[in-house]
Amino acid sequence: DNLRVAVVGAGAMGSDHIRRITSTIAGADVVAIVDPDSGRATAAAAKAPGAITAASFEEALDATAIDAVIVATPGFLHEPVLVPALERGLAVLCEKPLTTSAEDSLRIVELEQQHADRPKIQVGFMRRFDKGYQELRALRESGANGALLALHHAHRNPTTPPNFSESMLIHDSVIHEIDIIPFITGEAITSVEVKKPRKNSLAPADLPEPQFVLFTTESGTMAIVEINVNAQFGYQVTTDAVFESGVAYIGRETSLNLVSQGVSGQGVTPSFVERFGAAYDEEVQRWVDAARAGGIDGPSAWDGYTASVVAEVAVRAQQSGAHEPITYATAKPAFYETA
Ligand code: ISE
Repeated sequence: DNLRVAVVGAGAMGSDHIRRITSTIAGADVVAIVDPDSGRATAAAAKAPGAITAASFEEALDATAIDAVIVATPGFLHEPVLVPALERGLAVLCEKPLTTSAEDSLRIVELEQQHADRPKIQVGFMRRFDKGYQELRALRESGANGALLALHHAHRNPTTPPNFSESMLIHDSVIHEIDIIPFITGEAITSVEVKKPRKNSLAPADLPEPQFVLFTTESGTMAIVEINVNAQFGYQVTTDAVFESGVAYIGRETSLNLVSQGVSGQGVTPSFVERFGAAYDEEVQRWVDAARAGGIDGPSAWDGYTASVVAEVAVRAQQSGAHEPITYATAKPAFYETA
């Protein structure tokens, strides 16, 4: 039987997942759309024939049979959906971040182990499904160019939505690099430091950015992230990897290059929806297939927890300006070894 999915949060990401499940993904149907804004819920439901709309997740659970939930609300609203989902044994695809504090994420990890005998929550770190990041990781694993010494990441968005705060630079945006750096290097992040160059006058008055966020991993590999989310020109996410005997870069060629009328150039993707479209498709199809078999196929709540630990220290580093060491409260439980 098809997986009966509730989508909680009908904003940009929730709507895109509804469209994806309805038109591209096999094996799942959207049966409920939850959003406190009934206009948004109804507009999203137009794309999902047969789906009910509800103002809260509890209301949707009472109204119809649900096997799985996609959590696409803002990060600070994830926990109130994750808890009832775990209590009912539902499959979960939770958009990043898992939660916005290490303590809350640890509570989710503990609750998941109480309620299930295998991981139920997959976290929406879609970059792991992007071909470029997979190739970069494979190159590092092969050792063909020696050890990986350093990573340069550029994370550029055209503009920020209203009320985007300084800590959201970390919890909402840099959280992707916080997940992908261990994915590429195979190592945990052990420290973080933040530097703030001259402010972009086109960014909101209370948002000091761009910022440089410098991470170090266990072996001493360094990763610098330029977070720059009012860059105006479009959406661009790139990584350059410096190996002992070569460099590799990904993310620059996102379309064909046209040479015409004296100019050579490519288009720039307008947002993450297009830049990571193929990665999202792969992520959601694999999650649906795994959820129908009772499990997950991608980053787990444990990965969500470790990212929350790093994010919390990075937010502290934004304010202290100091080099901040990172420690994790517990080692990875055996429960997550299969994930
Ligand atoms: C957004 O929430 C995302 O997840 C995007 O991937 C990221 O580039 C953007 O900065 C975030 O606000």
